[in-house]
Amino acid sequence: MQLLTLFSRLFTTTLLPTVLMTVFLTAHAETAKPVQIQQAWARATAPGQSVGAAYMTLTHHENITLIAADSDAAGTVEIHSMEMKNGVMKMRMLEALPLKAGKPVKLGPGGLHLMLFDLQKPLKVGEKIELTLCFKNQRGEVTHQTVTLPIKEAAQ
Ligand SMILES: [Cu+2]
Repeated sequence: MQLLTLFSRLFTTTLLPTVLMTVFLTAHAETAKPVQIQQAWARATAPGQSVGAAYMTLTHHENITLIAADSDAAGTVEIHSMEMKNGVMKMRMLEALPLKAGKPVKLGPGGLHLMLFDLQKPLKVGEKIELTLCFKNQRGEVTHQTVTLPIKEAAQ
């Protein structure tokens, strides 16, 4: 009886945590780390304006590529770059946006952005929209991440 108690105590104090730890580590190893998405926001739009823009900073621990974005708030979402050419701001659609391992890529006003076409309704300050980002890693694996973006004034 006493031996059984000892055994059961041993099991609870040493073996069980070990088993749990193994399960945790195994599950952890199989789940790919998500891309870090920081400072995500969408720009408020004026009534009648059907196009909007979304911004964020993306960081990942290994090379990965943003290949698409989608939102219920918009008909289509495109990845755009913006640059000055002969004194004129020009927007260009990108097929993909590569992220270098450990290097943050900032999407912000006047630069890279996600362009939201055919907005279902104007983007109002204080409200939120959801975006789903589609990434492809170096092994060709495609993952989706959904991010909630607060809607803010352009000045931010
Ligand atoms: Cu654009």
